[in-house]
Amino acid sequence: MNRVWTPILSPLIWDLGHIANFEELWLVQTVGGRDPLRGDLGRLYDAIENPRSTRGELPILRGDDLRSYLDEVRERTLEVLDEVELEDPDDPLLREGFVYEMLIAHEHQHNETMLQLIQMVDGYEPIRREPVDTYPAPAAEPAGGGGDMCLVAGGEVEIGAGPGGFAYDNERPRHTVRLAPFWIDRTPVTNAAWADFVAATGGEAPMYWQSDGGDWWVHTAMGRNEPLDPDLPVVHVSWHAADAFARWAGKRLPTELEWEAAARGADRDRANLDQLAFGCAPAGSYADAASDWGAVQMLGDVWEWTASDFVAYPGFRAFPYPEYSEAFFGDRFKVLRGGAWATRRNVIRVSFRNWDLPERRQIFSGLRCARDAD
Ligand code: AVJ
Ligand code: FE
Repeated sequence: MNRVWTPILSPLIWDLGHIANFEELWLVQTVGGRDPLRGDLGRLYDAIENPRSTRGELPILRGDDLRSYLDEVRERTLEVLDEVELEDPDDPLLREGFVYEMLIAHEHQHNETMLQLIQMVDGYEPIRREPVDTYPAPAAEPAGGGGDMCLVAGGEVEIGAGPGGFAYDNERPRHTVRLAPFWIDRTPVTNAAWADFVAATGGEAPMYWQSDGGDWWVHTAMGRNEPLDPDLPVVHVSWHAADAFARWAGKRLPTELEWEAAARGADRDRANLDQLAFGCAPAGSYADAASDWGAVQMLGDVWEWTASDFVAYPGFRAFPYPEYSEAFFGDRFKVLRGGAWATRRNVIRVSFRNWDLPERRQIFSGLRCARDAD
């Protein structure tokens, strides 16, 4: 909990305190009008003031101190929820329960970040799960990874989240773009295809792949050592390597606008999400829940790198705070779409935009390729 495992992720103890402090800031202080429970504590949990590499050194709450803070915040939260008008149509923070949706999404996004770290811990023993009835099992017959592609017609396409319902500021406003017709891979790129790429070009192996001493690979995350399954989507690749793979395949990464157009009609209730399977489903699964254009697994399994920089949509307005999205706009970060098996279900939508640095691989990142239609 307290150990710094890598400068690119927080110690788990920071994430826990930060989740509670974020709830205190927005719900207890902002909505409930209460004073901060622990004076200046919020400064230590401010993600912008404290980059991930510095969080292990901060005098943050630990052990029983942290546990009682978590309890106190939750107690105050329940008090505030008892007294406030849950939805005030005139207050953008409360309209349609925006702030509550944001807090749940925020906690759930940190669940995924924490799992990125837990994966790195050698000897960590994942809990054994009993099969759950409600788990949307992969389609009985995966329709095959194959190399086949789906044609997306292009033309005028609506991009982004509409005015109703919860979405982050960076998904708004909804706007129309013109796209040329294009092809997109029907499934995410597989381990088998990536192994061919590495063998042919000396390209970068994903994080958590180790040579088996012969001509195949062992998958090593979370203290496990298992032969790599060739039929699963490849995961933990950098943007640079994904881009190189696409070129090697004679294709390219889709732009995020193309990705969103291709994903229209995908269903997050028929997707491998929520940390339930603790790994990917074979490429071609959920063939019964393809997008309108026939692409499968657009949601769930692996985040998919796109060719696009994380920039504002035309008419963007920061809400409710500029440090969620605006502080990251520019040409430093690349956009990922679609969510992974480690993504909580309510977090993901076809319009959801994730971003990270192009060299990063600790995220659950894979890809599918695109090609111009001629
Ligand atoms: C959207 C995953 C890039 O972790 O930096 C969590 C999510 N923002 N707390 C991040 C987030 C504020 C964000 N990503
Ligand atoms: Fe956060």
